[in-house]
Amino acid sequence: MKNLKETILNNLKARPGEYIPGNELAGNLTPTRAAIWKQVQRLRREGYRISARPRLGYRLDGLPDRLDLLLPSKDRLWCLSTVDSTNAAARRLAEEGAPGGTVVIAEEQTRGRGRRNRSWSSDPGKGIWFSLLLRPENICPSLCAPLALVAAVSLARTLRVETGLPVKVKWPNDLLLKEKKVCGILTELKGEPDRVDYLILGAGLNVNHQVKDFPPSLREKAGSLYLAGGRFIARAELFLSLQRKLLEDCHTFFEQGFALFLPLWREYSSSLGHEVTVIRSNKIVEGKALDLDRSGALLLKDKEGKIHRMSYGEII
Ligand code: BT5
Repeated sequence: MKNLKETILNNLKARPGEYIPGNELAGNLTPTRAAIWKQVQRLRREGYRISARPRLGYRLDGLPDRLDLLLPSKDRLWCLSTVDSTNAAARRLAEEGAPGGTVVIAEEQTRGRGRRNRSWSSDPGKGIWFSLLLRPENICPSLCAPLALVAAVSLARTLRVETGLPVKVKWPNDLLLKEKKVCGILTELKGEPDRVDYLILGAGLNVNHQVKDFPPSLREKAGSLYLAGGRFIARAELFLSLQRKLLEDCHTFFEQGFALFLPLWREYSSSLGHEVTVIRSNKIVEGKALDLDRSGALLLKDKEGKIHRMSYGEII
C-alpha cells in the first residue's frame, strides 16, 4: 500500500521508545495487520530497529546508521551516496562559485585520494569521508601550509571529547590510535602568490571498520574508532561535531596563525621527543623530533647535533 511505510515510520519517530498499537501507526489508512507487519519488516531490512509486542504494538528502538538520515539538508552541505572523491567534488563546486563553508560528505568514494596521488580506501557505510571548501580572505598561500596540522589537532580534540579515545597526531597529517592510522588529511589550494582563491580541506576517518573491512594491504597499518574503543559509533552526529569545530578552528587559524594550536599539538603528538625517520623528496633524515616551529615545520636533531627544519615530508 502506497505511503503506508512512510506513515508507519513517521508515527514511530513521533513517539520514540513507546509501544504504539498497529491501528494508530497506520493513521487514516486501514490496512490489515499483515500489511502493517510487512512494512515493519521492510523498515527492519533498511536498518530501523523496531520491537514488536503482542497487544502493545510496535516500538522504534534505533535508526539505521545512514548519514543522510540525520544530517540537516542545507545549501552548503552536500551529502552524497557515492562520489569519485569529496575533494574533487568540492573543487568542482568551488569552480562553480560555491561559497566558503561548503561541505561535501559521501558514504563512498570510488577514487578517494591521499597525498601525491596515493589512494585512500573509502568503502561505503563505515567511515566519514568529507571535504570542506574554504575561501579565506587576506591571507597569502605561503601562510596556509600549517592548515593540515590545524585540522589534525582540531579533529583529534573533538574525537577525544566525543569518544574518550586517546587520539594522537603524527606530523604532518595523520591521526593515530594504538599506533594505527585512523584518519588522514589532504589539503589542496588554488590561488596566486599573494591571494588564495580557495582551499579544500579533506579528511578521511575510519569509524566502524573491523579488520576485515580494510583491504589486506592496509590491515597492518590502518585502525578505526571501533577497533580502538570496541563500540559502534553513530557517524552523523560525530561528523556534525567534527565539522562544526573544524570550521571554527580554521577561521581562528586564518585570523591568528598556527602558534595558538602549538601547545595542543605538542600535547597530542605521537613523535615529539622520539627518534624518527623523515623522508622528504627522496632524502632520508634521521634524528630526534624536537618540536614544531610557529610555521608548523618539524625540527629534527641528527646524531651530529645538527638541527634540520622540515617544512614538508613524512615520518616513516
Ligand atoms: C592521507 O594521505 O592520509 C590523506 C587522506 C585523505 C582522505 C580524504 S577522504 C575525503 C577527502 N577526499 C579525498 O579524495 N581525500 C580526502 P597520505 O598521507 O598520502 O596517506 C595515504 C596512505 O594511507 C595510502 O598510501 C595507504 O597506505 C594509507 N591508507 C589508505 N586508505 C587508508 C585508510 N582508510 N585508513 C588508513 N590508512 C589508509
